[in-house]
Amino acid sequence: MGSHAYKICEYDCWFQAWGTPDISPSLAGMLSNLRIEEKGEIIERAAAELRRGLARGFGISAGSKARDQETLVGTIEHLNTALGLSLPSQKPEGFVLQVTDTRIIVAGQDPRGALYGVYRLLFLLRLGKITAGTHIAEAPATSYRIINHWDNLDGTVERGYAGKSLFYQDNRIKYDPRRIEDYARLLASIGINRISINNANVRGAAKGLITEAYLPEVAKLASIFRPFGIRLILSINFASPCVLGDLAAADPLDPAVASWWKEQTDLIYRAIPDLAGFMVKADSEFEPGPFQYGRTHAEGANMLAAALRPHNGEVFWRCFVYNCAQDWRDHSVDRAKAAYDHFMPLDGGFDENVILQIKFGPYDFQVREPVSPLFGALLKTRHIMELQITQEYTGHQIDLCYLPWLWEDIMSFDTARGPASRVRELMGRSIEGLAGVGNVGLDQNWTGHPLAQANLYGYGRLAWDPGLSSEVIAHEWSVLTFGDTEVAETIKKILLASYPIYEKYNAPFGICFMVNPGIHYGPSPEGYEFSKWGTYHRADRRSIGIDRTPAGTGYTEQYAPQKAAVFRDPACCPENLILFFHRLPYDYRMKNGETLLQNIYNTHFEGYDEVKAMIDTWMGLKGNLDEGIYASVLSRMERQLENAGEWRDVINTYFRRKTGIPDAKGRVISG
Ligand code: GCW
Repeated sequence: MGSHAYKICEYDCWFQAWGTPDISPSLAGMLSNLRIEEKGEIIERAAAELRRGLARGFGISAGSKARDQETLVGTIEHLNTALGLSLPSQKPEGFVLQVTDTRIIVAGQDPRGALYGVYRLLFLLRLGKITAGTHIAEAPATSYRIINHWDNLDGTVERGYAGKSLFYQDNRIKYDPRRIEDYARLLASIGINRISINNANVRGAAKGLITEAYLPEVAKLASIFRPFGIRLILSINFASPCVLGDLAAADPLDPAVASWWKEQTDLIYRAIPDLAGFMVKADSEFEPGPFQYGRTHAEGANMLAAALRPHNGEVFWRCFVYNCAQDWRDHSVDRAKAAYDHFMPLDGGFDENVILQIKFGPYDFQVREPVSPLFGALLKTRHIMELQITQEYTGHQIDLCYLPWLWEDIMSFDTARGPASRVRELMGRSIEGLAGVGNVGLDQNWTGHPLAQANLYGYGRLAWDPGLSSEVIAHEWSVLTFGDTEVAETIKKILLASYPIYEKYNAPFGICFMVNPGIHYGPSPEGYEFSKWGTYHRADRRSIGIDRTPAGTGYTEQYAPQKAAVFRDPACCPENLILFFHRLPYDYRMKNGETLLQNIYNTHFEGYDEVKAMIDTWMGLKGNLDEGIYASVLSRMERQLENAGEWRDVINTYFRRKTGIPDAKGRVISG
């Protein structure tokens, strides 16, 4: 471990001015002689990125003087033909990275592969993993590595915690092109290849984004992302034919509706010929959809798919469909069952260019909920998994919450449907990729909380390689950002501890939704209890939770039999999810021998204490870390402590009052 060697610039994220400590003279020699002969927007961008990365990162200025040492960048095909090499062909977007005594070769299967290879070379140089003899062949496990922006045209960002939108202001497309290019670089460097630029809730001016009023500006935006291998997606409003056109209804089976979409789609593709497609939130939380016309979601999606097909466009159809006007008195409806109930019967009914986008869990990005039973079950319908990088339920980028910790757990989930049925094994097979709701905005450091950059980095890395552990990701990110220092090591440890800490002071054991309604920050145990949103825990003085076994709502039966059996039995059910699946008395004995209630008390006391300890660890970094980052993280951690204290006291008091049972360890619970 060296010492802090350079001034960190928060804006640069994982691209810092690293200096050259780990680069041998011979590597430096090869790197200062770049040979890139191929033409094309992306390959030339790859060359520019390598030059830029070497100059800014390592102070190596790459000339092109012919010497006996060199770095070659190109596509495999080009390098093989032009230079007589025999590089083996790779999967799409893949690359080969080879280092001999005199030559570094970065060869992409396609131009995008070369671009990804260049970024990998830069990062591996920083991580000290490039030596003579390095031979790496890599390709992304999945084809769809998407960021979703929930940005509104007025400049606000739904569930955004890092400032205003990068793209819009006052109902206009307005941005700093340099900043968008910097953003595209960050995304491409972690393998992102598609980005949706407007909120899934397509309201107000955003409905017009697909019209001539906005398309020329959208096209300009697309042209900034294009050289980085990133294609745009537009969120559309299903009722557009009525809102923008003059049709009375948007019935997907009405030929007039289909032809309206065809014409509009043709118009859109004249402006953006490589648009990746449309994202659609239909019949969900007040958005219009096919149900209004008595049609199925397959009928709705396929109608749009037909309009997109001639342009190689795709429909990203979200499965977040549930009754958001439920009667809390009605115990027969279970929101957790909704996505499976709606979409499983339609398996096989979607056209080839429809991709279902399924939230990782049956509810809504909760701190802890099971993996959606649709994964592993859908066999005849293309689909991807949706994650939330923005911290809606995980602390608003005030509280530190390192999300790859959770995502690793999701990837490890075994759907128990056939061999190799873990989510990470399905990635690139039945699950064709990830869509992540982005966490950046106009804040100078992109993510509000400086350490939340790790979540964006980790998301991309995991979409590329679902087998990566959260620890490896934390290591890479910390070293790339803070250098190979003790500071980076400490920050890595803080990150890795952060999710379990957050979970401890949040809603207990998978019960979900004890947040303040609407804003979703801070505790409110009954905030959603008597509302229409369908997320209840029904705590009384004896028990808490929803029985989701066959004796209750039967949600467990949406899983493969082996999995259902595990979830059905409280003794086998993972304890961090036990209250998602079961209604249990407070004196239920948990595996540690203590009661459920006592475990709730314990975890909430511990969560708060662990935030305190985390702050002490952070304060130990003072003087060894950029003062600005140090101070901004510390001030957020202080707010986090306040939040954790609020959670501890509200949750513990709530259960203390319900049950009348004090803490067995005699700690003070207020009220
Ligand atoms: O979690 C909920 C959010 C909404 C969001 C919705 C969705 C875009 O609270 O803000 O709307 O999910 O995923 O569509």
